[in-house]
Amino acid sequence: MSDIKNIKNDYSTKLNKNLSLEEINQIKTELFGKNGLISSQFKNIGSIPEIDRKKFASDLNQIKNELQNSIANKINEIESKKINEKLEKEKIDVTLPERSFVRGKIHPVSQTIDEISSIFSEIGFSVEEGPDIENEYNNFTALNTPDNHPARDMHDTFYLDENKEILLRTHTSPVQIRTMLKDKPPFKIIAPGRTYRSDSDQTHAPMFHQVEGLHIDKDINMGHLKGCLNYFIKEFFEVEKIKMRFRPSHFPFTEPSAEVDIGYEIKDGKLVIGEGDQWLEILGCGMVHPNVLKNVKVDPSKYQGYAFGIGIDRLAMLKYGINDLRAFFDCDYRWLNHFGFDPLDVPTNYRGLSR
Ligand code: 2U9
Repeated sequence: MSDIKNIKNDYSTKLNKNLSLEEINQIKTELFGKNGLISSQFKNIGSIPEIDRKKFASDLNQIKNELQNSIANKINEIESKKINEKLEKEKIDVTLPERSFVRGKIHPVSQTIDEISSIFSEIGFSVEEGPDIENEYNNFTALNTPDNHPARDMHDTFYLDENKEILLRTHTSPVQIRTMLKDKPPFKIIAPGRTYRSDSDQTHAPMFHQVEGLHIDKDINMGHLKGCLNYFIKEFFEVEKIKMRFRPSHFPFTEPSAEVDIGYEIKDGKLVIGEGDQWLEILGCGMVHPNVLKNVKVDPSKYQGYAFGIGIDRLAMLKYGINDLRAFFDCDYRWLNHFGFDPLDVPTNYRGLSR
């Protein structure tokens, strides 16, 4: 009996010292190895007189458990210490500058949106944004497109509920509706952003980008619309002169409505925008329908204005010589690296848009 108490006292003292992992493993073998001190005591149980055997076995088990716990705690202690030392050594200051890094690129669509915003901001337009998920009223009804209007089918809408009340906006026009409902005229805004239609082929994607403009004030007429669009096209394509024609069209939210074509020619296999005897359809526009103004509590006898809508992806393709729309949304790093823009080269009208 005193044997096992001595073993326990000796080894408890040893285990209280500062030990390495190797020293602890050595102790573990000395105690619990095949011929270890505790293991041997277990083998002895049979030779203990019967009267003392039960107590001996119980004491031995208790001592075994205590020593095993002390060893486990000691190992734990050493391992935590090791991890903490490692963490302390490997601390990273994330505020330090990178030693070498690869800078990402700005997607041509983002670049084009920045260019468009910069051009319109020069003549007093501010940028408004709104949610991609819209209600039926803001997307259609407020825009003079009531139930059963054929334009609703033309838009190939993605509805999000059975009652066709919630949808993915089919144009950015609901942004102008929201702005006019919350503020008072005059309004001079552009609304760039994502739009959705259930349509997909080489020239259509189910998600695409639009920018729409709206200018409402007293005595605004189609002359202002022509001047504004002429300025925009020249600035965007970075040309001195631009040939433009307005063709009559129809949209429920504008009256009169027009589609705008610009002149171009192919020179040495390259598309040259501005002159030439070919026409390229570029945008739709018109004078805002009086019903739309009434819907947003603007008095059409006092205020009028123009609106226009432009497909951003097509503009980007024309300007940057990209010929497949689907490449825009493939997320191919090699493509982005080739067509993308330097993140620090933000477009401004003073420094130039795309240099
Ligand atoms: C309000 C009132 C009127 C926006 C307009 C167009 C004409 C148009 C297309 C161009 C290419 C969409 O991306 S596209 O397919 N858009 O032709 N958009 S007038 O008229 C508005 C907008 C908001 C309150």
